[in-house]
Amino acid sequence: MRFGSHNLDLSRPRLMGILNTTPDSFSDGGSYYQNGQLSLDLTLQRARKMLEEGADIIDVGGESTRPGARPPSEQEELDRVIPVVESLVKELGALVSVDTSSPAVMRASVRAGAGLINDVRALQREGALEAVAESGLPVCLMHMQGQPETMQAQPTYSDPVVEVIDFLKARAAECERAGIDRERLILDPGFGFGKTLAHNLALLRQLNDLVALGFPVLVGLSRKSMMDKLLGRDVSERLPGSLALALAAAERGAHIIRVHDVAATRDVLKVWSALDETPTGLNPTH
Ligand code: 7PJ
Repeated sequence: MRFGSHNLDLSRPRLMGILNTTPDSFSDGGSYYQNGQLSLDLTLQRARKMLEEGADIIDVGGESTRPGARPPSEQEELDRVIPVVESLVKELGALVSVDTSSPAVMRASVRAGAGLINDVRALQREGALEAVAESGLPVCLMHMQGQPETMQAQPTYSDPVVEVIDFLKARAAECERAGIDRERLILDPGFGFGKTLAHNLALLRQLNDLVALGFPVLVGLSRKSMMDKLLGRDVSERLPGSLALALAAAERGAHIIRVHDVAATRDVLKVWSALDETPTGLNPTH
């Protein structure tokens, strides 16, 4: 699949490394701040490390969408995200995705050299479809029930798998009508966005149903609160659980896995994918 000037073969699962430029994201929020200011050096260091560890895409976010979070102003988001995108592209030559719902941030990101737009609101904001249509870039459409401020209050579905798939199909059709080709679309069930543990597990269990639509599928499960419910673990202790979820998603055909812990996830996927490969250069007696 083409991502601006980058090409990515999605026949094996790819890793998207998370880089939050927010002061308040639930996991790495505020990590790259010095004296209350976002440090470009610290964000670059973190991105460089993720690329060395095997990240294929760096996802830059300037809005915390954790449950209960308040959206930043457009200017705040631009100020956080655009300098980071510019330097990741210029200095590291990275394939950069921008996690935003704002058409202004989308346009500025495209000018700064981003290769993918990642929208947790599936281009439902006024002007977002047009911004992506003009960009020529691929876009990830994610399902969310409700809004971050209130989405975990009481998520309800008659069938989460059917509803999520129907929503994503409808958004894909809307994109096509707006001039965004099918070949540019990536779909994401939106784990944790207006979903109970049971909803999240059903969506992961039946991820094949989403994969069967024929679009590349992206999943974000890393360190999410479903692990708290399953294990009673704090965010800093969710690596083993995250790896299990990443593997389950890969098994069911996910194409892009969005993670905080790139090196560990890479190892899991490498070992797992060895099962499908004919070993070459290995001593057959070993
Ligand atoms: C996701 C995301 C996700 C996509 C976040 C977090 C919250 N974008 N942005 N999918 N999650 N496409 O990392 O826990 O699941 S922010």
